[in-house]
Amino acid sequence: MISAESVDKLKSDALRLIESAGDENFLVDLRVKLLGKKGELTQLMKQLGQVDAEQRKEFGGLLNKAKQEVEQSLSSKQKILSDQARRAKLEKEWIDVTLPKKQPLVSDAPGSLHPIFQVQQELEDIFRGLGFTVVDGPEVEKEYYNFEALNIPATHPARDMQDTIWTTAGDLLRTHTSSIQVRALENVKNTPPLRIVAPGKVFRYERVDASHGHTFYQMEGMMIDREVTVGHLIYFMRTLLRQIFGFDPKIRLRPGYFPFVEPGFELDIWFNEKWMELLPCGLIHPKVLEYGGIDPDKWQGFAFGLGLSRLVMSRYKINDIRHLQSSDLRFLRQFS
Ligand code: FA5
Repeated sequence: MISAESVDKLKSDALRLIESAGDENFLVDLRVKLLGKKGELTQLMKQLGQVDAEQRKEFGGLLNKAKQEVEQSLSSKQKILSDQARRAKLEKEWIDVTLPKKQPLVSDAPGSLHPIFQVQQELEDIFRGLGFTVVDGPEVEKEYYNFEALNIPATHPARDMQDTIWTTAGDLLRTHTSSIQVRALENVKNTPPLRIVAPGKVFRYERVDASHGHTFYQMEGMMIDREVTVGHLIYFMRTLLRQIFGFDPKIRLRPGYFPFVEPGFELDIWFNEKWMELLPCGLIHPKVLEYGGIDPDKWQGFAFGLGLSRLVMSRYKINDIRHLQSSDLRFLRQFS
């Protein structure tokens, strides 16, 4: 039943709770618990009707005072808590606009294709325009396709010129894109007449210098038809160089030996005041055609092995092939 003590106890309990409130939600709940329809203070108010007039006046006064104090305390605590929350939020989201901009780890400039791929794509377009198909082959290659099928048996001295990394399973990192020749001929979709180019990465045990990398790019080319002559070969090579350079660069053709062509040639380009080997080629050896399941009495062909990395060097006048593998952004940005 209502009494001066019960009003006093309710008020002091309420004020203590309000004081201890740590967040605004708690305060909202507390307001309902005390002053809501079924709130504790409201319940006491309702009990006023059951006491006599004298007490009603006294308790009524006490209750009103208690209610006022509780409301006041709720409001001021609510203001304190909302100020605190705002300050915390500001602190968390505060940005020091005077700090220097964060530098990205690499660069936020838009990226671009590596110069080798830019030239590779141009070459692919040129050759597509000449009726060639672009094909691909594995970088980890069978010894058979890299040597044997190219008329380079295990005992052939030509093997010594192209050592590479071998896997424990007896495969190797291909030393040239010529490994694609017999692979392409074996492919049943490639029945002659056919024209293919195959760009890709190759690997060699090499004394690295300004024009020799251990990892570099080549592009193989092959054409097979009823009658293919050295004249055709020279025509396609001149066309490719003229289109890449925009003029006829200074070149020379001389005899060259590769077991998989007969006759074979070296095509050199004049670069940095001397000749640089660029584009060896020749008419495909009958034995290679046989390995590919093609009758050499009915079909002839030419093949070339373009030094793609060196072509990029001579086109852009890059003095050292090692720049191309360096990942140096100062170098690469010149081609974006
Ligand atoms: C070959 O790789 C033959 N497969 C090319 C070939 C294909 C001949 C078809 C006949 C018919 P060679 O080892 O010379 O040949 O390499 C071909 C070209 O690759 C060279 O002329 C040169 O431009 C480039 N090259 C060779 N070795 C390196 C190297 N270490 N670094 C950069 N480019 C190289």
